[in-house]
Amino acid sequence: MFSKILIANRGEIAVRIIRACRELGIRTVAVFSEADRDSLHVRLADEAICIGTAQSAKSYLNIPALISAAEIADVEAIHPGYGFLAENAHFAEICTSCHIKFIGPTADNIRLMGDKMVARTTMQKLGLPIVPGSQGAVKTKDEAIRVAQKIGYPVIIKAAAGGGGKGMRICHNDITLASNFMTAQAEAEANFGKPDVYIERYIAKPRHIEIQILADQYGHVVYLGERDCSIQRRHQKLLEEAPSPVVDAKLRRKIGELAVKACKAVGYQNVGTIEFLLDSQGNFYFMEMNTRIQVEHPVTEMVTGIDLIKEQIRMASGERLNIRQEDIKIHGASIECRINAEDFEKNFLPSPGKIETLILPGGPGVRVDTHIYQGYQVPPYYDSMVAKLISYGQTRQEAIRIMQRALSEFIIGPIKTTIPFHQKLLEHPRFIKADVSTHFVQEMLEGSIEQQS
Ligand code: MV4
Repeated sequence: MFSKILIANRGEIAVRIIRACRELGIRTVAVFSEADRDSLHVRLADEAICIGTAQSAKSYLNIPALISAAEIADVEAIHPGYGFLAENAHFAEICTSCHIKFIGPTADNIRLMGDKMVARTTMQKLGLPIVPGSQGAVKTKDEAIRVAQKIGYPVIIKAAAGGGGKGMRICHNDITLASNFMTAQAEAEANFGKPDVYIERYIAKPRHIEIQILADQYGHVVYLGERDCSIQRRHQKLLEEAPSPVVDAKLRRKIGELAVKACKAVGYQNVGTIEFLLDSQGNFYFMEMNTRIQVEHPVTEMVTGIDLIKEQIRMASGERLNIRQEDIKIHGASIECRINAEDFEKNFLPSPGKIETLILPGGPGVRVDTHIYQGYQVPPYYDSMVAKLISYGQTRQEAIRIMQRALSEFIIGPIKTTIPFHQKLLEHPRFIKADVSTHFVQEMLEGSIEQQS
C-alpha cells in the first residue's frame, strides 16, 4: 500500500479522497490554487502546496506544477479525482514516466475510450449493443446523407473526440443534415482539435443508465449495478439514483455481464463507468465509457456498501480486488442531489460568494459530501457544485422521503443554490412515478408536461 499520495483536485472530491486515505493510513498532499487557499481540502490534508493562480489552466491543469509538487512532497501516487486531468492520457503517461502511480486506468485505456467513435466500434466488436449508425468517421456531406437514409431519421451527429453531450447535433431530414454537417466538423475541429464526426440514429427521450465497474491489475472485473442519471439539464446531471427504478435483476445482470466481458477484453483497470441509453421499449445501447471515478459514485457506495475510492487506491497499489461478483448485492435505494451555487429562479445563473449561514442536514439515511463551511467563499472560477446530498432508504419511496426531509433542513445563505429546484423535482408526480427521460427537466421547467393517468 502507498504511504503518501497527492490529490490533484479540489472541492468535495478532494475531501472525499482525503477521507479514504485517512482510513487507509495514507498521508495526503493537497494542491490548491490561490483562490482555494481557505478550502477544506487544504485544511484536512497532511500537507498542502500552492500550485498556481485561480485560473484552472494555471493550477489544477498545470502538469509541470503538479509533477513538481509530487516530487517535492515525495509521493508515490496521484489521485486525479474527476474533471481536470482525470481523463488526460498524456498526464497519466507523464506520471508513469516519473515513477508516480496514476490512480486510475492506464493511459491506453483512457486513450481508447477518449475517442468516442473508436470506443463505439470496439464495444460493438466485443458484443455490446450499439445504436445503428456509421462505421467510423463520416467524411463528407454526401456520405452523411447516405448513412442517414440507410438508418433512418432522426439522426445525431457526434464528435469523435467529444463526449458528455458536447458537439452533438440532431437532424430530422436531408436538408437539416446537409446544412449541419460541415458546421459539426468545423466545431469538432475547433473544440476538440479533431474534425472527425460520426452519425447514429437519434433515440428520442431515452433514460441514461450507467454501470459501475471495478477492475484490478490481474484481470478480475466486477460490476456494481447501475445508476440512473436521467435527471439532467443541458448535459449537467442534477440528480442520480441507484438502483434504476426501471432496471430489473435480469436486465441488470445482462448489461453487467456484457460490461465486465468488454472490460476484460480491453484490459481495463481501476474504476470505470459504461454509459447506456435505454429506450422506451427497453432496448439498451452503449454510449460511452468514462474512465474516472464519477461525481455520482456515492449512490453506488450506499447500495453496495463498497467504498469505491478505497478500492481505487487499493487496486492502484497492486492489491487484488477481494470482492467476488456473487458477493455483490444491491440493498435498498439511494438518491444524490447535486447542490450547486446557482440561482434556479434565474435560469441557474451562477451564484458564488461568501456563505454566511450554513446548516447541514443529518440524521438517519443522510450523507453530505462537501467542502463548504460557514464563512467559506465559493470562488467564481470553478464548477458551481458545493455539496452532494445523498439519501439512503430501504426502498426508493423511503429514499425520496428522506431526501425531502434532508432538503428541508438544509440552509445555505445568502448565496443561492439548487435546493429549491430539488424540492420541486422530488414532489413532482412524474419523478415519484419514475416516469422520466433525459428530457424531463426541460419539460418540467417549461411546465409543458402532458398529464398522464
Ligand atoms: C444520444 C442520444 C440519443 N440518441 N445518442 C448525451 C450525452 C452522451 N453521453 C450521449 N448523449 C446522447 N446521445 C443517440 N444516438 C441522446 C443523448 C442525450 C441527449 C441528447 C440531446 C439532448 C439532451 C440529452 C441528454 C442526455 C442524453
